[in-house]
Amino acid sequence: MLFKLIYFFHTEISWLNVFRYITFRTILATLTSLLLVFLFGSWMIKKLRKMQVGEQIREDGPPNHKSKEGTPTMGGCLIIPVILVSTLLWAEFQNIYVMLVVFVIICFGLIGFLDDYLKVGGTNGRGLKVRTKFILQIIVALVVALVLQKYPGFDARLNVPFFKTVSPDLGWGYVPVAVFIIVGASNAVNLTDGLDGLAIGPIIVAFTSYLMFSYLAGHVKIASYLQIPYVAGTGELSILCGAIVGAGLGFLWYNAHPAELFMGDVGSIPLGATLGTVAVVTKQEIVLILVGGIFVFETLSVIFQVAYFKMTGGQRIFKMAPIHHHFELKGWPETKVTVRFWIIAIILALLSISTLKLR
Ligand code: 57M
Repeated sequence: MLFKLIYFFHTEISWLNVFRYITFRTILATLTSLLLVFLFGSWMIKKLRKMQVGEQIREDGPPNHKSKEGTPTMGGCLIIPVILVSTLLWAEFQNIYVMLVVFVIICFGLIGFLDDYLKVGGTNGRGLKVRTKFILQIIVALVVALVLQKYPGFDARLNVPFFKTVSPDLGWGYVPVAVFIIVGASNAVNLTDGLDGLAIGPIIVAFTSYLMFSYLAGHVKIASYLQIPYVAGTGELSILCGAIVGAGLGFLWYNAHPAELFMGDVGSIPLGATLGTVAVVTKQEIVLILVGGIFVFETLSVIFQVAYFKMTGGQRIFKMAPIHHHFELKGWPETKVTVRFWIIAIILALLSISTLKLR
């Protein structure tokens, strides 16, 4: 909204014209978020320590995690408001896609907050019941999918990377697919958030990719040149993605090993859901498997481990799932696991960007 106020004076001061451009406002949103996290980061950590919002480490986890006991958690209480403020300042708030994504951030943020609150400060110490959390996530995702489905001109075709002629029209079937993507991405990021910097690194990489995809999908000429679906208005989502990248970089400053702050469910659950929603809105749903490959890999490791564990009555494929624990227990230092996962995330993001040309 701030940009509108500034832009208002562009007839008197011509260089203010620059505020019209999405690219310029994306840079401003990224820097605003980064600056806000830096400004409030240390204050937040002190505040959380004072309020005794510290992590309780599970007894059955890898032994090196014991030293993390008491690390302030719920860093999402800083990340999420920063993203919202930054978006509010630099993006077009009346834009339907911005509104929908902001709705997702707020609702999933509240679910994560409740979960953390019950774990850390509440009475049961275990957070929301898995079923309750899941149902709440599905309800919010369903609202988003239904609004999209009803939105005039919404395209229910699924865009298949590498095969430009294949784009099946799912009709109403698009609704469950969208719900699956949003809820799946939310939980996948949550599962990945188990080592210092492990979730936020690939989040930064993934949102940088979607920053590009949103811009390209919202530009009629580029979208037609690249033969990707044109979705009028998604350009504004680049600003929101920029705000997330900036907040993510700022958070990584504190979350880098040895972490001074964890994001908590109040961070991981909305960030994952936002990633899924941006993928759905920009019509780059399937490519999310590649962009968010690390999150998919972590989730699959849990699915296979649990299935195998149940089938065999207690045997395991990995030393421990999610798979980052497997590598830790094999003796890899925590930072080695994290940095190697980041490298894979960057390679996958580059591959996903290459799908734009290879169609
Ligand atoms: C949350 N949370 C971290 C922190 C973070 C089905 C099952 C696989 C579920 C899974 C699970 O509960 N996953 C979701 C993972 C926790 O981090 C907190 O949670 C927030 C994210 N939601 O922000 O607040 C711990 O992770 C470590 N951490 C860091 N640095 C960070 O920046 O070191 C987190 C952020 C923190 C800290 O130690 O306490 C977590 O891992 O709990 N369950 C599991 O992941 C458990 N796996 C398991 O039981 N595997 C079984 C199979 C059969 C299901 C097996 O393989 O045998 C493991 N998690 C832990 N201990 N802690 C194993 C045991």
